[in-house]
Amino acid sequence: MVENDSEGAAELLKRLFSWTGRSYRIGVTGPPGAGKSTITSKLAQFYRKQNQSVGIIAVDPTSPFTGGAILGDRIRMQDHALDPGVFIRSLGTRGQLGGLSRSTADVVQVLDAMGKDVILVETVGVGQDEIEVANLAHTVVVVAVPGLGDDVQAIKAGVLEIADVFAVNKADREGADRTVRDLQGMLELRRSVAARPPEHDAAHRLSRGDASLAAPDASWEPPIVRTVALRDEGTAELAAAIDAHRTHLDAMGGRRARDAARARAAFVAVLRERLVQGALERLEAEMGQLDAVAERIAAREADPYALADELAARLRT
Ligand SMILES: Nc1nc2c(ncn2[C@@H]2O[C@H](COP(=O)(O)OP(=O)(O)OP(=O)(O)O)[C@@H](O)[C@H]2O)c(=O)[nH]1
Ligand SMILES: [Mg+2]
Repeated sequence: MVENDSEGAAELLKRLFSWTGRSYRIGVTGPPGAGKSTITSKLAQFYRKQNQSVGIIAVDPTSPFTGGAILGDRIRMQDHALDPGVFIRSLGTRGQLGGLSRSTADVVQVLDAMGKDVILVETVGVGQDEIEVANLAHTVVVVAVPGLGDDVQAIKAGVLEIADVFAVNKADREGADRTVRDLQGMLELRRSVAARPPEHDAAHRLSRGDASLAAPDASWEPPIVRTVALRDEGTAELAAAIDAHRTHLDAMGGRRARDAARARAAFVAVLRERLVQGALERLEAEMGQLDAVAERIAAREADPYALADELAARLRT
């Protein structure tokens, strides 16, 4: 129900809310095919051995719900199919109002309320959606792979900012050393600019309705861990790096800060959805069907800015 945002889902989420806030949320992101699902699966196994319950959410922004990549995820995740301590869900994105991050955040809430100790959220790519989803996490693992420098380029595009831990996966392949060095170089660069004031401060982000976290935490140096997920090599080291970040966050009060950043984003998203819904209902009741209004705007018979102002004014009365 929550996934499809069907009738009654909002009521459910309201009732679940007081049961949430106990899970540790780990985001696993990186380019397509980097081994995110394999790593997620191995981490899940690792946590299960420690008797922790695990929730896994795999977000696929490109394929439809029954698409190939998700099917692939399902197959790799079959290791856990018979383990009642693991709950797995694949989410497609179906462009509902509120978008990818809204529905994913809601499903994370449900797993949290279920009492999962650890929730792993796998997202592909480097777009804004993925960054928002990664913001659901307390610790973000960015998966890089050796090969074309393009991978590191892609990571540069923005994911670097959100990485708390790097996994250089497929370390069995040629070029892993080079990838590690490239990442180290980028981190050094980041350190040297960290002293400068952040370009997008919190107020600026908020004014744009931007859901992003605050600037990267300058007191944390993201470790780089080599993994061969396919052979379960480096899993314990990766889990240790995640745990070190968790300890760091808790010592800094950072977990609360991330929760607050996420809460702000979630609240603004829900608010926006509700307000837009209300406004559209009002529009259709008093000004005409949305399509007809759009026609008039397209024909330059109506001015969208004036209309929106007018509608907003009516909502306030
Ligand atoms: N050689 C090698 N192959 C790996 C390793 N880890 C994963 N693979 C393989 O890489 C391919 C992609 O792995 P996935 O775990 O599906 O990668 P992903 O990042 O989840 O892929 P998408 O979700 O489709 O973006 C699979 O064929 C894996 O078997 C590794 O450490 N070494
Ligand atoms: Mg995957």
